[in-house]
Amino acid sequence: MTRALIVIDIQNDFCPGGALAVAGGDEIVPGVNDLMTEFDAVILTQDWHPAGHSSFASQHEGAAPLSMIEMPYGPQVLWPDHCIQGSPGANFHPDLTVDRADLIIRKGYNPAIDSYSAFFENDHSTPTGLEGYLKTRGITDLTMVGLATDFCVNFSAVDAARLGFAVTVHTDLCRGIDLGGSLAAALSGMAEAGVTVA
Ligand code: VGL
Ligand code: ZN
Repeated sequence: MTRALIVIDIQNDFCPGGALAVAGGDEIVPGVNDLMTEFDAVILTQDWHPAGHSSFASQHEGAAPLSMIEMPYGPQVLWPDHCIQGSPGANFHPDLTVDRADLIIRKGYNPAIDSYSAFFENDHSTPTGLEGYLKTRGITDLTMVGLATDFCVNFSAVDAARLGFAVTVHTDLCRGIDLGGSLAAALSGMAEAGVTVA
């Protein structure tokens, strides 16, 4: 059994003061750093959008941030502009231990499709390559922590379970956005998908 810690999107824009701040997002950083020492591999994910990304409300005339629209691949929340490639908001939180990471995987770079999951874009079919990376390294067990519980952590965990990994989400080292009940739905959806929600 080879175990990896997947640290999801602990970036300035998801922390207090950022463009899409998750309440308490910065509080998890010390605990995540400590947890890294217990794993065979540490992988960081980084939300990484080109300016003018189609998931930004600013690109849709008259649309308010956090409203929903129908995209060719399904329903999509429209977000404030965030995690723009090369911007300070896209950087990892300054206290996050990045040196321990074997791999940093970026997602959301396709201008036409958002990507919550670290494994597939929001069309649920375009792979990021992470599955192949993990499987070719013989990694079987994944623990996930980070931001946000109900979006990127949730989609990553459910996809990983479907792909056959043993998945644990450490909810005390995650923080959620909670849009219209999305946090409770994510917790029950992950459990249903066979994710251990600890
Ligand atoms: C995320 C919304 C938009 C996340 C990323 O990391 O959970 N949420 N982009
Ligand atoms: Zn994003």
